[in-house]
Amino acid sequence: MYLKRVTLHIIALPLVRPFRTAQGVLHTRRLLLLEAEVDDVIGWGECAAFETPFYTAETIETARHVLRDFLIPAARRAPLEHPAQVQTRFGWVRGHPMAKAALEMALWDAWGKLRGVSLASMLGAARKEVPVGVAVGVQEDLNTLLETVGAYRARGYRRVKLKIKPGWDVQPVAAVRRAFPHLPLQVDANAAYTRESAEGLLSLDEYGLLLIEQPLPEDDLPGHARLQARLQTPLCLDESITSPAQARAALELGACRVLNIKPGRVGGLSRAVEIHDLSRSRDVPVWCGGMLESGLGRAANLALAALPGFTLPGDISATERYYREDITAERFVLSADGTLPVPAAPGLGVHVERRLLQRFCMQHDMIDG
Ligand code: NPG
Repeated sequence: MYLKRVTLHIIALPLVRPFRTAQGVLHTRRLLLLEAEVDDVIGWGECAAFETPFYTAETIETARHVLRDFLIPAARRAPLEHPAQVQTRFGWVRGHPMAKAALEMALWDAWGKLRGVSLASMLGAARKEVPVGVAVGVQEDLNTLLETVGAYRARGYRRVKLKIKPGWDVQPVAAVRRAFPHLPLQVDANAAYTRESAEGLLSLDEYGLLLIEQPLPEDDLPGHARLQARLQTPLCLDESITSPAQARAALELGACRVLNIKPGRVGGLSRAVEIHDLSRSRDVPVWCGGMLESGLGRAANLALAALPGFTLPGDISATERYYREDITAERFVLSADGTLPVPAAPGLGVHVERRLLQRFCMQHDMIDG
């Protein structure tokens, strides 16, 4: 297949409710989308980066620059035999996993459309639906937290992930556990603790959590290993895992017992599958993280999460959790038993509606030189 040209779109999708992180509040999810003309089909890719580097170093602007000036020209140099082959063309570009993942995703979509095969089948996944969970941000008070958790539980979500930070950790976990004794529950600190402040997390062992996610800064694998040695609850790493090599290092060091896989953070779907395979060979459970994706990224995550090693529910919520309107014709609706369907149509299995793309588009650039 040959990548003829790419149009980069920046869209702004209004969020159903504000998304709060330790660094601020988002009312709109801006996303960089790639529309790739490959042979005679269009492949779509979505870049996970945000406008600001609060989660990882990349931003929409850094991804646009690296795609336009380096990655797209490298991919267009000669025909490709397979979407994952583009990684060898990217090999000389240091970092920028989200930019790389976005272009690889567009090539998977095109490849699937050219061959009439779904992304899930191409990745080797057989499940038709996957159990999913939901992430709940830091709330104003414990009552609001209990109401919010109760509402998601009633909708059918299979597990709940609570965001924690110093000053909002043991108390909310204890309150939720008391109100929902059997709820599959996990917590995520987004690297908000230091080695000293993380001492308090040892008392979370008594609440039967599935896991504690990324308490320490992303570059502190030894700190995570020391903490894991003293915790019964499995630690899970997210921000720290930026490649298959980093996943291997974390497992070898004993820095975690579970991995969160986000295709954007690890440099693409092919890399995500490598981490899945590595984890599976060591009996390490994995689950799929979420980045407030549009219908495109959500479709890709569902295909990935259909692989057999994804034994824990992912942060792949129904579309309505984040967006009243999306850019894909298909919306993902939660079943009563807490699953989402894995798209079965060729490629990503979803269609971008031009009308909606235009409505939410802020900017677009065509790259063919
Ligand atoms: O469901 O798409 C989703 C988002 C889930 O809260 C969610 N993700 O730490 O994984 C995370 C968190 C997040 C994503 C935080 C992006 C900051 C940026």
